[in-house]
Amino acid sequence: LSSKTAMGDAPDAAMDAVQRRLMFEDECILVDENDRVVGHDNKYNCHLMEKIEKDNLLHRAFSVFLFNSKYELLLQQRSGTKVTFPLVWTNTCCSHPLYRESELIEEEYLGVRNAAQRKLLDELGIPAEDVPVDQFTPLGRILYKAPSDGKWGEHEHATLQYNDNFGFASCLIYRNTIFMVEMASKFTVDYLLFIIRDVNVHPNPDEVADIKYINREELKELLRKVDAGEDGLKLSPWFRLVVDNFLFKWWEHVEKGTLNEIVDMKTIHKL
Ligand code: DMA
Ligand code: MN
Repeated sequence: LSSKTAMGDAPDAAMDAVQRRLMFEDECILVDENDRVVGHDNKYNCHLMEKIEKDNLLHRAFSVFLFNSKYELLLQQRSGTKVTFPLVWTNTCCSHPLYRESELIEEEYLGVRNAAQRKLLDELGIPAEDVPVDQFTPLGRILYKAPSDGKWGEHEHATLQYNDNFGFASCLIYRNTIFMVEMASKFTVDYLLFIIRDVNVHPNPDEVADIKYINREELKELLRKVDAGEDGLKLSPWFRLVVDNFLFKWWEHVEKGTLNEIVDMKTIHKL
């Protein structure tokens, strides 16, 4: 099935109700390659490959990396009902700042911080007071490139798949990581937010299947298992990119308390 066929007339028919509401009600912020706001559209449209190609849409996203006072990183496994990347292991929390006043504030990246606080509560039940917005350190931004150029060019013959459970899916599987070709994870400007706090966690089963704190050695072991295809473990592509490009080096700064030294909010890293 082509993705077009898979979309059909009722693209959302088989989608989980909670996720369907988010897909159509969440209004994402559209940005250009320099992360300047150019408009807005709902999450569903933002994630359609057709739209992305035609209108060259990018939208703003964020990825939170939360460490406890032992400097262990909190990972989540996405719930099986997520439309995008169900059941993959990933960083603490990801989503999109919405096109609303409180999440559009550019000053000190307050809009993105507010969105992160909102989703840490929504996905993981972490109370807002456990994650004060001024405690997030925005370390940098990454822009995901289209799969058909550069690094991913050799994987052009992506497997197009249709999945009845989730209504639609078209994905490329590479090194046991699912790259959802159709999805905008490769077309986002993603803010990487680090925070070191001991927090209360009560995962929301609509969003999260499982959680665990891991240290650096355990992450290396997890990567080994993922690459070996053990236990059916899969990682999200954006988490893998951050791991492969930045995370181990940045983790040392988490431990030394020197995150401020590596903040770079000028560059948008094209990965
Ligand atoms: C999307 O996160 C953001 C990135 C950086 C991949 P998500 O799919 O978890 O979005 P949401 O939480 O809004 O469903
Ligand atoms: Mn999310």
